[in-house]
Amino acid sequence: MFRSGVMVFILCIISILTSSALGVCPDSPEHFEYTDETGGTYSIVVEGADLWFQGLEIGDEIGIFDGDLCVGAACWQDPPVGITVWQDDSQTGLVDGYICGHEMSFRIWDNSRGIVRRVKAHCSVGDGRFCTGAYSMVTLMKRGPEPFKIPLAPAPVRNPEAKSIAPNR
Ligand SMILES: [Ca+2]
Repeated sequence: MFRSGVMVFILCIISILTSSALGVCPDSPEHFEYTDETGGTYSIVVEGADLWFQGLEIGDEIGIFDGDLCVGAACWQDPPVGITVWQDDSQTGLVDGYICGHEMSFRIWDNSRGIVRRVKAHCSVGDGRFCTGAYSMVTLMKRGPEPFKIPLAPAPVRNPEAKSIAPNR
């Protein structure tokens, strides 16, 4: 009995030492802030990331947003990464979590550069909205360049010889 307790203690110490040496995720994300324990939750599984060349690294974080409100986050590690997001608490006046049916958006904290990048997500389960089905499964992807906008002003009609134009009859 005593001996197994000591073994567990030693294993705990070893796992703590090796995890800090390998840079394993902290218990909770350190960059993105959100309100937890609001009541309702939804689960999002990140099954992979097809992002910039160097890929994601330990220390990077994934934040999930409803508009500009972060509703859950997790440290990056070998996928799949499960992330719990928190629903708005109807008992509080302010919006402190996601609203069912709202579109999810994703941001990455790039720890080595100290910047937040917005990314898009391809859903293999779910439709990109909170509360659809039991959970969502996504792959994070680079956002393409912003779509080039062509102004849709009507082109002037050229009629340099000022001839009258009669419709065909
Ligand atoms: Ca609320």
